[in-house]
Amino acid sequence: MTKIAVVPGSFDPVTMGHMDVILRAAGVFDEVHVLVVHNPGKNAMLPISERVALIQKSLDEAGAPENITVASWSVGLLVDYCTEVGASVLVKGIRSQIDVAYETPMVIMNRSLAGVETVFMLPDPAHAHVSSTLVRQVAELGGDVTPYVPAPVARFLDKRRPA
Ligand code: COD
Repeated sequence: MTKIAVVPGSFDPVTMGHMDVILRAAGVFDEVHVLVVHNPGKNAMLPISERVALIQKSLDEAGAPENITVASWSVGLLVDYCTEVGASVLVKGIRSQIDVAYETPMVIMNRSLAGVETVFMLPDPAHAHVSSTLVRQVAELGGDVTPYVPAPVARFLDKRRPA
C-alpha cells in the first residue's frame, strides 16, 4: 500500500531546516505532501500563495524528487486534508523539548480524531537553531539570511528590503 505522509507547517518562509525534513521524509515515504497551513497563533508575513510558490521554487532548484507535492489547506482540520488525500502519517521536525511539548497534545488529538500517526524527525544539527521567526527578524534588521533559507527565499527577501 502506498504510504503518504504530510509535512505541515506555516513555512513563513520555508527554511533550510524545513527543507531538510521535507527531503528526508521523501526518502522514507512513497509520497510526501508539503502542506502550508495558517497558524492562528502567529502573525503571518507572507500570503499563503507566496509561501507555496517559494516552497515549490526551492524544491525545484534543489532537484527534489518527484514524490513531493506542495499544497495549502485553510478549510478545517489538518487531518481532514489527510483523509482527503489518503495520508496516514504526519511528519514534524523536532528541535527541542519545547517543540515536543507543543506537538504532543496535537499528536494525540490527530490520532484520536482520524487515526493519523505522527512521526518526529530530529533536525540536521546545522539547521537546529533555524526558525522562520528568526529568519524574518534577521531579514527585517538587515542581516544576511542566505545560510538559513533556500536561494529563492533569500532572493525574495532581498527584493523586499527597503532601498
Ligand atoms: N529543523 C527541523 N524542523 C523544523 C525546523 C528546523 N530548523 N524549523 C521548524 N521545524 C518544524 C517545526 O517543528 C514543525 O514541525 C514544522 O517544521 C513546521 O514549522 P513552522 O514553524 O513552519 O510551522 P508551525 O509550527 O507554525 O505549524 C504548525 C501547524 C500548522 C503544523 C500546527 O499548528 C498544526 O499541526 N495545526 C493543526 C491544526 C489542527 O488541525 N488542529 C486541531 C487538532 S490538533
